[in-house]
Amino acid sequence: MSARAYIGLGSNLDAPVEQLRSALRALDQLDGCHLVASSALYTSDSLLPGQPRYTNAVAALDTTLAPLALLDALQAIENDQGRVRAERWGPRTLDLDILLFGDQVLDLPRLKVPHYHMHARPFVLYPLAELVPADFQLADGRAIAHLLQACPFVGLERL
Ligand code: A4P
Ligand code: MG
Repeated sequence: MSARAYIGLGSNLDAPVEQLRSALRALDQLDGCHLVASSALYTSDSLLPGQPRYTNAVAALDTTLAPLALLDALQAIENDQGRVRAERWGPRTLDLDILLFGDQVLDLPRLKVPHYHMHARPFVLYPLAELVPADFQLADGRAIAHLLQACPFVGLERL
């Protein structure tokens, strides 16, 4: 059985636009996965001061992988693209987060879905909104339209 997952992509090191393009190709090439669509790219300041600006996007991915197998595959792509986990929230060549996984709500030690901060992050919500219908609801029942209303399009630049 296939599930539609939404993946948040972010990069603020080593040519972020190229990092995201390369990650989108890698997502499409994963066993059991098919890249359905990807949003425009957006840039915004880092949530942490003193770090380079981020480039972000969201991808819609159909997958037959189980959620933890998909997380393993995403972390392998991050590692392939030179991600070094020196400090939590540190600058990174590539961050791949599972925002949504079908209609599942998961609270596992390694995996929380919907992703914990997505409701408050314009660089996640606006690209996601490009890929879903206007009446889309997250698996926990929150409506994307309400989340967008509460999260103004501030500080985002669409490339
Ligand atoms: N994990 C739990 N749930 C998930 C999920 N749904 N998807 C666990 C992916 N991973 C999940 O993640 C740490 C652990 O979270 C993983 O081992 C996994 O088991 P990580 O990617 O290794 O570490 P991180 O990215 O430093 O932490 P985190 O909390 O994911 O950071 P964020 O929230 O991604 O914040 N500013 C802008 N403008 N754009 C950005 O993208 N990103 C960050 C990093 C800060 N500021 C930013 C941006
Ligand atoms: Mg992450």
